[in-house]
Amino acid sequence: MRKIKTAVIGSGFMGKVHTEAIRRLGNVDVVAVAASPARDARLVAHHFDVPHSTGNWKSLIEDPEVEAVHLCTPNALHYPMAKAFMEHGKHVLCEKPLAVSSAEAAEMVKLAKEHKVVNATNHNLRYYPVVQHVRAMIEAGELGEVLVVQGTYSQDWLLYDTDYNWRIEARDNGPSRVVGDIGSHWMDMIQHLTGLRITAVCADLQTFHKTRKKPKGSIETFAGKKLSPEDYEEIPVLTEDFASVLVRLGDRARGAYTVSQVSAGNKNRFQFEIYGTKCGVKWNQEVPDELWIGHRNMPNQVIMKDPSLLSGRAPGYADLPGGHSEGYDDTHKQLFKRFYNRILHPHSPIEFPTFEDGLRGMKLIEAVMESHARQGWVELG
Ligand code: NAI
Ligand code: SOE
Repeated sequence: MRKIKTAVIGSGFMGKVHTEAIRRLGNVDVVAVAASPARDARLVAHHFDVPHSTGNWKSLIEDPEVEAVHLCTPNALHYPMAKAFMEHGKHVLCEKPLAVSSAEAAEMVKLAKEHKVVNATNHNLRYYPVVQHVRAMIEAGELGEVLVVQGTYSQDWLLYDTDYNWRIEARDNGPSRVVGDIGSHWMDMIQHLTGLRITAVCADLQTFHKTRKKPKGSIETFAGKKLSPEDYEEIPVLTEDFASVLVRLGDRARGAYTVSQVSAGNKNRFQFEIYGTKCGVKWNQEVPDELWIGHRNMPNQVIMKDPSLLSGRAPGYADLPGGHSEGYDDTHKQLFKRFYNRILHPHSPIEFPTFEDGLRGMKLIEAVMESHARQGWVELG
């Protein structure tokens, strides 16, 4: 079996999750980790027994050994990094949101085509087995016509003005925070599951903390709670803490979602509800193996992940038998497996979100921002 050699750029939350998930594939070797400062790359490389680490990601651009790269850095670095690697023929798996603007994302789509590289946007949440069961149910017509979509992506890790992360600052994050960071997952998911496009949005955003206390040292995602207040400086905040968004989907479906990083008690509650003419489904990432199915004329059901009972292609997204949880880590493994399969077998189907999906996501994020600014509906082309 040919082994693909890959590099991971970024050694924070995602850098570590990606490195570990890649190692579980079996046919891909992580040969280098790049991060800034170099010490962070060294620590992760040491922990995962990766042979090479560097503080300068550019040193990997021309490395003939590296066939593919995973971009796990703040959003503003996705575009320059992806561009440089694609221009040197490397396949790129990039974290979401794909870029900080649709113009950058469009350029990434163009470069990927020009250089004929495999490209993916890491909307990993699609890959929970039960989520794929929902997709199969919808494809098989079990919900009937989709009428209503509802949901939320609610977190609490940026509730206090002493909570800080690079996502707060537009320079590193891009202009939209909650919509770009977690609304991007929700909008991708709802379109992936229903097969319908969001055609218009009407949004209301709020930044509750107009200033925040920024720690003087650097910190990793979700790690703010470990710091003490003496080490902060006050900075203005231009990115949103909360958004509520009305959506029109396909020809006549309607819906709404909220996204929040200030909702106490919600750690990572990504929830969708989809209601059709025959039945409805409800799923919450915090309880990923369970699916609620709602009926009008018979008792509602709660089913549990069991590959032998899942429909359509969904069993192919589960590697463990029923009753053995498959969670967040596994979603990355499932997506990466399909990305590398496409590299090994260039004519195999594309079973992962590409840069095109990432571009669509960026256009939606911008439409949400525009809608809030204009206080009205914005239609998508
Ligand atoms: P993080 O803050 O934990 O890590 C960021 C990493 O980027 C750090 O290791 C840092 O060393 C590296 N970095 C910064 N500047 C660099 C440079 N010039 N050269 C090389 N490395 C540099 O951030 P986190 O949470 O890992 O987020 C990274 C990306 O992953 C973001 O785009 C985010 O939206 C996405 N993400 C996706 C998730 C998902 O579920 N798909 C979950 C969390 C984040
Ligand atoms: C932080 O809000 C974060 O890590 C996001 O960046 C991820 O995309 C999300 O899946 C979990 O929360």
